[in-house]
Amino acid sequence: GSQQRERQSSWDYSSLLSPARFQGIAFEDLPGFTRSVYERNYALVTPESLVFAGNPLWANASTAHIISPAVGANFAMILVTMRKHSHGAAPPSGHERFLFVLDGVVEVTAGEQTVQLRADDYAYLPAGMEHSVRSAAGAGLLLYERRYALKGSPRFVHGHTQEQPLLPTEGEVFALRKLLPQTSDYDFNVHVMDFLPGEHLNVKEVHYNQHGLLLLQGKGIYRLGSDWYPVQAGDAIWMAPYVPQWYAALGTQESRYILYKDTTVDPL
Ligand code: UGY
Ligand code: MN
Repeated sequence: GSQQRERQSSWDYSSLLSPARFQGIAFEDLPGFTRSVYERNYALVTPESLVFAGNPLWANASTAHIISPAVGANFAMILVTMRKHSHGAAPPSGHERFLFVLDGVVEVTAGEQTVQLRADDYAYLPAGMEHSVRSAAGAGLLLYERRYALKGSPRFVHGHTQEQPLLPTEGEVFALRKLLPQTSDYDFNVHVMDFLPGEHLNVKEVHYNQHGLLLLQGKGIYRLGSDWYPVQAGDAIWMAPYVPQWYAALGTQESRYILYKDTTVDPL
């Protein structure tokens, strides 16, 4: 009784409604709070919702499937946390793999070739190509995988994002790089898009192609369907065919995102 009253008398409500109280609060730390949403034709998955698990293809590593055919997508988007002395094997034959390094260093061996990749570097491994991915000190990877849907001859591709040429973007302002060759051998491409603060998509896109997006840097507002979401680096987005989509970069830093886009094949 008296103890409780004593404690009550020391309560101080004076700053409760002060805006300063919210400075530095990570809303993600509020119990039960997440910015993640899952809708019929899009999802926003934010870091506080990621669930990693062991994966038989990846030793000393854990993976999180952010997007998969379970939601109706024609691809999987996977985050891999490789710990020390970690290695990964090729996916089942018939599945192609695109790998983007988020941090750390990995060695990819495909056939006779071994390449060392670090943050911002990528590799594409055609379906059926045996390979291994190794990291001595640990690394973070983003993977896009899908069942190869064409009859072309895609090849082993690797490179540095920053060295890829900027491509023309008619009617748009963002800087665009494509990481895979633009030939009919590939059934998807991976775009890296940069926006200065204040820049936004001009086209309020609605299209057949599907997307898996990871915001690598910056923050802004993503429109998905008829909703607008504040987003920041680390957020991932699934966009199903035809979902209205639009982005505006805000803040003081450039925005950069990486995006899976299936290249148009006759849907009939
Ligand atoms: O190419 C694209 O479809 C790309 N501009 N979409 C997007 O950024 N949401
Ligand atoms: Mn698009």
